[in-house]
Amino acid sequence: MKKMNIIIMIVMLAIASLYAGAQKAEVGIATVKDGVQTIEMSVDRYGWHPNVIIVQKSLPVKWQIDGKDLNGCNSGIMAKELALKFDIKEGQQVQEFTPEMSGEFKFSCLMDMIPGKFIIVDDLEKADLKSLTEKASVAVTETQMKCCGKCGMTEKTE
Ligand SMILES: [Cu+2]
Repeated sequence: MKKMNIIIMIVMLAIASLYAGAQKAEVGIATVKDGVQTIEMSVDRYGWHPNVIIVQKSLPVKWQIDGKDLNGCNSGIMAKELALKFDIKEGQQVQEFTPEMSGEFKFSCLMDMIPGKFIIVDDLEKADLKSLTEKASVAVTETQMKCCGKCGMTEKTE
């Protein structure tokens, strides 16, 4: 019995690493203007574009979200560590917040599935954006893997 569990775990880890490899990071860097940083992101059945967002600490963020192709899964976002939780509607909308700490903070749909990440740097001008972009990845957890299999196929029910 024990052996069986170990085998199952190895198989699951293998699948997880496969997904992690397949999960492409699309990096977006905030544009700073007049003391506000703007980031544009669209939402479709495949998730968030971009799904890795680089912003600066202590500067108000204008997160411009374009709800293009919403379904039961991708119609909301939460980022627990950033105290964000909101619904996404069709078309353009803006979410505003000010990141108070630097670091990496994940965000996801409301079911903790479709993965995304904020990378918050102390200073966008001084940060090594090139290497951050190259190293960027989105962590895929076990729940998110289940979503990867389903999300894209969830049809919107009216
Ligand atoms: Cu979801």
